[in-house]
Amino acid sequence: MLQQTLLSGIQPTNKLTLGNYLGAIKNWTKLQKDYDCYFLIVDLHSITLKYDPKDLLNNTLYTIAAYMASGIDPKRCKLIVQSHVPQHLELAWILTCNSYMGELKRMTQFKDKSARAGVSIPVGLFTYPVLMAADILLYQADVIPVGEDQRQHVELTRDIASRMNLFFEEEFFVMPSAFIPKVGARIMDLQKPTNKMSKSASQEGGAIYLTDSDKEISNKVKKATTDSGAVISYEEEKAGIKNLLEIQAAITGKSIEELVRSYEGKMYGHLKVETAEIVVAELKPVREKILQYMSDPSELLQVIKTSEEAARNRAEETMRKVRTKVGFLCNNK
Ligand code: AQP
Repeated sequence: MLQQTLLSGIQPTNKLTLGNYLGAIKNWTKLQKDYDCYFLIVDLHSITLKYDPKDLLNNTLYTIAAYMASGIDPKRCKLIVQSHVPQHLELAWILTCNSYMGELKRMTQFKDKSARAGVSIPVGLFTYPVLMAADILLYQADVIPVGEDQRQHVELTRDIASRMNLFFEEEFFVMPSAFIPKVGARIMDLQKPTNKMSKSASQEGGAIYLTDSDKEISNKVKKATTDSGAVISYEEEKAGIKNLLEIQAAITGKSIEELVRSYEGKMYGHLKVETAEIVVAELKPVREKILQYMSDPSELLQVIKTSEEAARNRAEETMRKVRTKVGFLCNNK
């Protein structure tokens, strides 16, 4: 049977967090055996808000290093820097002309990020979900493993794909489906556990970064905001405790029920100490490998060069057909 295509990506807006790792990368490593995988470093997305070009360069390398250090196998999967495949932008423009202001205005991430951007909201922030749709449709991806926050963007991609298929009078674009992990889909900020942990918007101590030292991780977990109660249970009202249980479950594979039972009669302090130990043990090897790759990025550059050649061929195959379908004059001789 033909392998299905799986695609996902992360913006190199900062060092990656435990949220990115548990909500995205850790699942990719499990799925990579069963799919034809495309993992993007979506640098074009990461310039939608103010940024420093030197940081972007460094974070791009860091993100490739993080993928590899977490166990993504470049022999099985394609690792692609989005801006290296210009077909993403070409398809994005065609899709932009077939998207509506109303549907983009409904995107929760746009509402959140534009509120933070102040009065001058970059247009790219508004059209970002269309570029994401192009990322997915360009490779005719079937499965999109993402955290909960990206579900709405995959839904929009499906709407755009249906509209294009109607226009083309053919089921041309594959209909992608979001794959949301059962646990770890929304890791919360340790300081403000009603907000998601975010690599560029978390407050001091709120995010655990993949290259934090053991001590930094322990301190952050031990200082995590909880509540004034004493019983360890999994409830919306106990957002901080719920988050620590989710983190443990996503790393150990234990069920929430099993974890709650194991903490019967124990105090919040126990939960914090053990969560810290579990996160430290999980991230230590990842951190060491990231730092090793970053000390000599030549291997990272070689890996993406090979991957991108294959990706460009697949992208061009889609675009050749799309150009003809939209009526552009093509001279393929
Ligand atoms: N807190 C989270 N819990 C679970 N999954 C998460 N993801 C992000 N935060 C969490 C998942 O990580 C992938 C990459 O996300 P992205 O870089 O494209 O952008 P994002 O969703 O906006 O993530 P951040 O960390 O919050 O980035 P910034 O701060 O730059 O906006 C996605 O699969 C996402 O679901």
